[in-house]
Amino acid sequence: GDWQQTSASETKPETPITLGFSQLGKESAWRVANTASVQEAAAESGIRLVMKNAEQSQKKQFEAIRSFIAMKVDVIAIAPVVESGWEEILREVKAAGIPVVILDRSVNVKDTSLFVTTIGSNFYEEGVKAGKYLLDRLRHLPGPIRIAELQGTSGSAPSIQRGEGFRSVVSARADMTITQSAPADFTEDKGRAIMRGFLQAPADQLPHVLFAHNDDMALGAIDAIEEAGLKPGEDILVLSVDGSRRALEQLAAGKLNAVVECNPLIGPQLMQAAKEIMAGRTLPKRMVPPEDIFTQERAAEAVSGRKF
Ligand code: GYE
Repeated sequence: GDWQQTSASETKPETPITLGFSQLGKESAWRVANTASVQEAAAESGIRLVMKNAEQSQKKQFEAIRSFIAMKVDVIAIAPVVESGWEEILREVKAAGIPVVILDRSVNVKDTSLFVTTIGSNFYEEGVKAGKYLLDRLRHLPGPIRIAELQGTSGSAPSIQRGEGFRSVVSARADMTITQSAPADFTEDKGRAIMRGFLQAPADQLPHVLFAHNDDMALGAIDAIEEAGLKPGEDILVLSVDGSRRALEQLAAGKLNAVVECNPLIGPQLMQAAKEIMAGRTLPKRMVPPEDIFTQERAAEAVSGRKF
């Protein structure tokens, strides 16, 4: 892309930039790939990375961020587990004079001077893409159409915004209803368990469609659907978000119907931003990677060369 390397000044030797990164967890294939991308990009660009994993706890993120302040790192990056509750800690970071980059998920703060930039996907648009696929796919099928939804972590930006984007589209059909919806924390195990519960519904209340807010939950749910003696991808259409290798394999095998892309490989953009900030340059307030949707026709081709 357009991310240029900043070249070191010839005359004065550069001290390496220290970047403190509060990663939110390791709940999914997406997250594992995101962590690896950040580590690899830091190593490649000579940035000293101090990373802490918060196990999906905002409290642990606060602890990590306070430790970065105490260490006097040059830049702090945060992948925030939930959207709300960031004002106070971000004010502490600002008071310490350390610039902040919000990575992946967004924060809901009134004072946007509390961070320099946000690097991450448009989650609302991802929900819209899933909804549009569904409307098109079922355009000849008369209702009622029942949709089950596996939400991600409650209060997280991707879960809130994917849900809203999806609803904004499927609401066009009055005979299409989300009849079941519950959070499953973006994990495969919870996706399986919650889907098992959904499938306890009486036969005439079973869902025709599952919209899972990420691949891992969809993969767990596919197990549950098969255990119940139903065919995922046929008896119940399955839609998810991310585009992990395992999900694309299931897409090629016909057990998933569409996977909306969400790109975790944003480590290089983070390192570039850290360098730009330290060089005193101004960055756009929001940077969004381009993303697509995978359908069964393209799945086999997409699996080869998949990085996560
Ligand atoms: O979709 C999911 C992960 O924040 C975009 O978090 C990320 C989401 C991703 O757990 O798999």
